[in-house]
Amino acid sequence: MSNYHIKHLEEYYQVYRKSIREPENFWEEVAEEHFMWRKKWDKVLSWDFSKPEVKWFEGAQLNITENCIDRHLTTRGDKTAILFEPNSADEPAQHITYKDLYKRVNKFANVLKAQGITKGDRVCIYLPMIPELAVSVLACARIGAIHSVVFAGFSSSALATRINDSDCKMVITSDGSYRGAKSIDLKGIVDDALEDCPGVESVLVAKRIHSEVVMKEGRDLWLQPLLDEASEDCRAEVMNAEDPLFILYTSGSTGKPKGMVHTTAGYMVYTAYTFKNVFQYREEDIYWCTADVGWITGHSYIVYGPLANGATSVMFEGVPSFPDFGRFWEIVEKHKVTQFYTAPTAIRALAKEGVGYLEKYDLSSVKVLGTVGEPINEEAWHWYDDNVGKKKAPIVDTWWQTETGGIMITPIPFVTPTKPTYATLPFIGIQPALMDENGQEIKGNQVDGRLCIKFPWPSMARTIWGDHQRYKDTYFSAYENKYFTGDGALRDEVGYYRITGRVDDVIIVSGHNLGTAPIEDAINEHPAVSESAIVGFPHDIKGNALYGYVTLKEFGETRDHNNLRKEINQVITEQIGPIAKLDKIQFTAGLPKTRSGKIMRRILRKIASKDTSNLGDTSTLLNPEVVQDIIDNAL
Ligand code: 6R9
Repeated sequence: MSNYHIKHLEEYYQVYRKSIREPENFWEEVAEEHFMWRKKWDKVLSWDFSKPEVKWFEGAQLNITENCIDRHLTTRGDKTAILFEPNSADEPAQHITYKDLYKRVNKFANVLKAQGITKGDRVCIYLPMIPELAVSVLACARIGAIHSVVFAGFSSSALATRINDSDCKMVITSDGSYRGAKSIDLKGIVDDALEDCPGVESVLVAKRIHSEVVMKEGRDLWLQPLLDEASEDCRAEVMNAEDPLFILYTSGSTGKPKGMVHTTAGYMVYTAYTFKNVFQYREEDIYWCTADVGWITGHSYIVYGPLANGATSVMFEGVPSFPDFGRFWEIVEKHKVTQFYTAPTAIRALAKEGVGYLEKYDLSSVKVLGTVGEPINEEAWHWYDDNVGKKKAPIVDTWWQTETGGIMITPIPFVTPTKPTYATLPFIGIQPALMDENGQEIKGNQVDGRLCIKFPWPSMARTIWGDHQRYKDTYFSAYENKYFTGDGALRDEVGYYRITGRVDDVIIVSGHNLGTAPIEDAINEHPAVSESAIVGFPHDIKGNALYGYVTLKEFGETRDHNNLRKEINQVITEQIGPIAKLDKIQFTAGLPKTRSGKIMRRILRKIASKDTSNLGDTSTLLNPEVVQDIIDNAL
C-alpha cells in the first residue's frame, strides 16, 4: 500500500492532507494492511478532549507480540531481530533471531505465569540494557501483564515510588549492571527499594555480572533455572485494542512522577508506521537507536516499532566513552549500521573529543541519522551532519514525548529538506497548533507560541495511572479542546517547526526530563537546608545543567560549604539518581519571591545564565533586596 512508505515531498503533502481530512479512513487503511488482528475494530476512533477520552480501533482484538514476533517467523525466522552489543568491546555480540526471540519470550512469559502473573497485573522491570530487558517487556505483553520499566539509573527511592504508584506485584532485575569500567549493584538497589514496597510478591533476578547478592527466601528467584524449565510455547493473550500495554513514568512539575498509560492497538499502529517512514526503513537495514529501553524512545524505537516491521534492532549495553570515545563508531562499522538515532547530548559529548575517534572507522553504511530528546543546537547539528553523515545522510530531528508515544514532528529523510535546529513538519496525521497566552490559536507563518495538538493520534497516552484528573489538568486544561505539550515552538516562513524548549518547570539535562520539584524536595530533606530552588543553565555537553539556590538553617551556616554541597548532591543521588546532581550550588540568604510566595525562577534562571541585564521589575517582589545579593555571589 502506497500509504506505508512515503517517497517524495509531493506524496508527503498528499498523504498528510488525506490523514487530516479523513483521519479515520487513513488510519484504518494503515491498520488493515500491515498488522495481524484477531478481530478487526468496530469503530476507528472516538474522542472527547474535554473528558479527556480517546479510543482507537475499539472492538479490535490483537496481541502486539504476534505482530512483533510470530508473524515474521515464516518470512524472517532466521533474521536477527535483536543485535545485542555488550558493554565490553571484547565480549562477542549476540544475534537473536526472530525464532530465538519467539522462544525466549514464550519461555519468559511462561515463567511469569508460573509466578502467578496474569492479565492486567503490573510488573516492574529494572534491568540494564541486556536482552532480558527486551525479552521481559515482550513477555509481559504476551500474557497481557502491564509492564512498567524503570530506568536502571534511578535510585532505590525513585524506584520504590514507581513500584508503589502502580502497585507492581513483581520486579524483574539483575544481579548488577556494567556501565563502562564500572559495575553497579542493581540487586542491592532493588532490595533497598523493596523495604518500602509491601505489594511486591516476587523478584526475578537475571545474572549479568555474577556478583554475590543476597537472595531473600520466599521472594527472590534466579531467572535462568526457571527459564530452563519453561516451555517454548505460550499462547498469546487476546487483548482488546484499548487494554493497557504499559506504564512509563515521566517527571512532572510537582513531586510525584506521572505514570503515563499507553494502550495496545493505537500504540502499535503508530510506532510501526512512524518507524518505517521516519527512518525510511528497508528490509536489509541494521537500525540502531542508542537510547535506553527505560525511556519512551527505547520502548517505541528499540523494541516495538522496529520489531513490528521485522527489523534488526541493535541494543547496546554500554556507554559512548568506553573503552574510548570511538565506541559508537566502532559499533557502526562492525555491524554496518544503516540508521543511527541518538540524542544531542551524546553528539555534543562526542564532538568535544574531536574527529580523531571517528576517522578511524568506516561509517559509509550510514544512510539516515536521527536525534531526539531536546533541541539540537546548530553547532552539534553540523558536526553530526559533516562528520558522521558526511553530508550524505539526512538528519531527522524528531520531536515527541513520553506522552505522545511516537514521533510527532520530524523530517522524512530524502523527502523533507532539512534545516538545522528545525524538527520541520508534522508527521502524517498530526495537527499542531501554536497558541498565545490568551488561549487563541496563532495562525499563519513566522510566529511562535505554545505547542498544542488539536486532534488525537493513535499512540497518545490515555491517562495517568490512578489519576485521570491530573491527566486532564496537566494536558487538556490550559487550552480548550487541545493537548498541551508543555513546549514552546516557532513556525518559520515555510511552516517548519522549531521547538524552543519547555515552558514549564521541567529541565532537560542530557536528554533526561527532570522536574524541579522532586529535586527541590530531595534537597530540602537535608537537615541543614531550609529552602531551595533549582533552575537550568546552558551547558556545552548536557544542554542544560542544574543550578541550585539553597538557603540554610541557622546551624547550617556554620558548616563547611563544600562539604554541604557534597552532602546535598548525595541526598539527590539517593532520592532521584546521579542524573539529577547539581553542577552549581549557591548558598544564599533568601530566594526572590512574589507576594503570593512563588519563587521567581525567571530571575534565578537569568542569574544562573549570567544574564543580569534585564531582570525586569523586581520592586514588586516580597524581598527585592535578595536579588542583588544573589547576583553579587553568583557562581
Ligand atoms: C522522546 C522524548 C519530551 C520532551 C519534549 C521536549 C523535548 C524531545 C525533542 C525535544 C526539541 C526535539 N524534546 N525531542 N525538544 N527537539 N527533537 O524525549 O520524550 O523524555 O518524554 O521528553 O523532550 O521538551 O517535551 P521525553
